[in-house]
Amino acid sequence: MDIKRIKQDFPIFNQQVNDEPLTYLDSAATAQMPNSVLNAIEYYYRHDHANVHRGTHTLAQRATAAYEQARQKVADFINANQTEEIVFTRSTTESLNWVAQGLTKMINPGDVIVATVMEHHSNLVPWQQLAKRTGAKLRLIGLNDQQELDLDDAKRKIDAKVKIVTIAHASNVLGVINPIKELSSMAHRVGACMIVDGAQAVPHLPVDVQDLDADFYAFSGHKMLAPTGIGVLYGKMEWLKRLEPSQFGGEMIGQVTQQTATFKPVPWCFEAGTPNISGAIALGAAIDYLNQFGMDQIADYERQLAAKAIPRLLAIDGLTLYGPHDHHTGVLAFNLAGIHPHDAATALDLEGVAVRAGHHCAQPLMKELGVDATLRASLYLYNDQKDLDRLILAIKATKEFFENGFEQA
Ligand code: 7TS
Repeated sequence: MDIKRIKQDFPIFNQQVNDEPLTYLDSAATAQMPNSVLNAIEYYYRHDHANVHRGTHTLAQRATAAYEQARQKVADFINANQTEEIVFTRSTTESLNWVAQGLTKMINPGDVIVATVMEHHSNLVPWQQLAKRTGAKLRLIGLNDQQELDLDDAKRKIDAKVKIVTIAHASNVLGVINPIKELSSMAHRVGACMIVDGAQAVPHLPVDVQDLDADFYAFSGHKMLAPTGIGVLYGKMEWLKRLEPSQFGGEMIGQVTQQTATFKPVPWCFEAGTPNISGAIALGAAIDYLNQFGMDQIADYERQLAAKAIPRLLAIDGLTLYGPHDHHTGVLAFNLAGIHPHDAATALDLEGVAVRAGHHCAQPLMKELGVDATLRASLYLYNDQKDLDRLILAIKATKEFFENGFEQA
């Protein structure tokens, strides 16, 4: 992959931040957008903008065709069996909330929902709420010594009482990819529904929902080069048919009388109100952009970049890296002894290096790791060796500043 050329596709990098070249290492929070995606948004608004699924005029037909073509692109990208298995949502968070809400009637008191201690709050709190509403119990699978998912614990916890298993495909903190296929078969062996939070996976790895045998799979556009406000819920058709819509009104209805309403078929019955049309079209453009390289290549590139970063990070005195050290995605969470991660992130920003500090919306995981917060550098296809060099230099300068004070820094 020609990273120099790739970087040039992203206009945001044509600027200095705090008088330094922008070193953007926060793509796990949100990724930047290439020209082709920005152009797709602009083109839509300049030429085709109209509401979808309701007008007969030419613009409405064009907008509807572009919106539905984007659905097809998403279906192909994750290898859904049918295009109608793709529901557009606002985000991963919304997708997961809709599933947790829409399966309420399936859950009875005493049933068990299984998640993990590494879940983002978006794949934990909706299930806590479902458990509260229904009298079900929530069980969390723990970590092993390598800070990976403990599969023995998974085997113990996924028993005959379990109705739902919901797990992140890739962690937003630990840099691990969970063995979803194996976990799906554990879930299906006991008749449970397998739900996957793919927010950190779809942007970075090849994902085949049929091969994974996921019943539901959620992800967000803004972490994969598309804008904020567009997300995806994939569901197997048989499961989407069982899911009750959470929102009503607009074009999701069939016939309405004063007292009753019928709904459109899946997936349109879930898309109440005017959807994020430009967001869906931009997501299609982002998929086209990623497809020119192929997700295998992107995953390999990020893995190699992370593998180069890890020994350099570990060589820094007082640095603790979380997650396994021998295999890692492009998500690198770490702490510097004696320096609060928020202070360190502010110091890194002064060097033009954008990283995230905080609990990463994974407070139960922070507890497991014995910390309140970490720093996190997260890589994407536009990051290169120079970005790593700047990160390492900035960390060293930050340490110097905090350890030796203003004068020496
Ligand atoms: N699940 C995982 C694994 C995530 O990493 C995130 C966002 C979400 C769900 C929620 O996605 P959203 O698009 O609905 O907000 N993670 C992060 C992060 O790590 N830093 O900022 C957002």
